[in-house]
Amino acid sequence: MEKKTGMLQIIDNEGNYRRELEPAIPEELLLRMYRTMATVRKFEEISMGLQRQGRIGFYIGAAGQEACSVGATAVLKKEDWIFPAYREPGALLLRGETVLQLFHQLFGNSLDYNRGRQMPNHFNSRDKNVVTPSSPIATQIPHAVGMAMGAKITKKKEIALTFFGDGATSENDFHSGMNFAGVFKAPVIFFCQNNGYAISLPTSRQTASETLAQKAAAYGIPSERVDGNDILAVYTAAKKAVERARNGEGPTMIEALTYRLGPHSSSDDPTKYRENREVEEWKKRDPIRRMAGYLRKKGYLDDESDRKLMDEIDKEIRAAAKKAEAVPKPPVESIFENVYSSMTWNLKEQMEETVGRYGPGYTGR
Ligand SMILES: Cc1ncc(C[n+]2csc(CCOP(=O)(O)OP(=O)(O)O)c2C)c(N)n1
Repeated sequence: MEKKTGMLQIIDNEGNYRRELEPAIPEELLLRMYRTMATVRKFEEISMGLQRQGRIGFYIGAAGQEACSVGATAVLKKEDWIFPAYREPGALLLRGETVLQLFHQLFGNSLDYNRGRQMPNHFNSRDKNVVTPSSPIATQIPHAVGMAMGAKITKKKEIALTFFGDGATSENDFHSGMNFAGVFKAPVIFFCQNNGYAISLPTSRQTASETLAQKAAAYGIPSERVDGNDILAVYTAAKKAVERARNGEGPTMIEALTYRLGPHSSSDDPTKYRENREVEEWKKRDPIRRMAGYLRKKGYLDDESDRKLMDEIDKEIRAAAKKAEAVPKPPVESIFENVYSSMTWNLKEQMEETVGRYGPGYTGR
């Protein structure tokens, strides 16, 4: 793992904070950010359990990285666009998406916005301006740049923020997106969650650059490195980047140093490529515990309110999972829909053949 030097940090592991750097965030928003982070963590625990029981097919976790998506999203306005990868359910939840809707996606049922056509964990919401992640790594980067350029050309005040991992910085899409955004001063924020690994590949094998942030300099883009497990540091860097974008000063890259506490996905066994010692070290820097420490020092949280909150979150998630599992899958006919505004003759023919074989409304159960 890379040395954690030269990065903005405001809260330490115990929740002590540097007053001179503390951003002014209202208590209500801080508590909502904390609740969202805790919800993401619990949602993952329960979803991994569902996957192990064969009730959902797959899961990709965000445990340890929650401060990144929640801290950065907290700075945006609701009309701004988010182009996530797959570890950002926190962005959606902070924007008001329900846990139930996330479960509809995981179960791929008929209430899922994508009607079961995406991989589990590729959460999106048209309503919340969060675009569906694309599975190929880094493809969301030029999408975000395109959206930002569109907003600039049409003189809208919207900006775009895209999340991606350290591995994504080796993809062409990262470089073409950064280059274009640098030249045309697109109002976009490139948020790299450097969690030290691309599945099993450590960052030291990903790049020979000392930092990922320094790649931005080649494109004339300013960048900042932050402690990605420190929500105040993430918020502060994102705020500066958002102000630049909003003032027409162009893009910013943020490199947030963080760590994935769990496996890459439910299909991965991280003991094959990393030492347990390393995981234990990072557990001491847990972003949720650190934020809880900060909130306690501010007088916004105590043992009782924390316990009550965790209990509420647990109940909400368990109830939502049960509800989503009971929702029928999309009928077989639905696979032919939403491709063209009106169905073409050959699709109609295929649909009739399929319905003839399985019967109308067949859901595979
Ligand atoms: C173009 C492409 N190559 C390979 C893969 C397989 N793959 C899925 S996730 C992943 C690792 C990505 O690592 P990183 O960008 O660091 O993000 P992280 O998973 O650590 O959040 C890879 C190689 C893919 N989805 N797309």
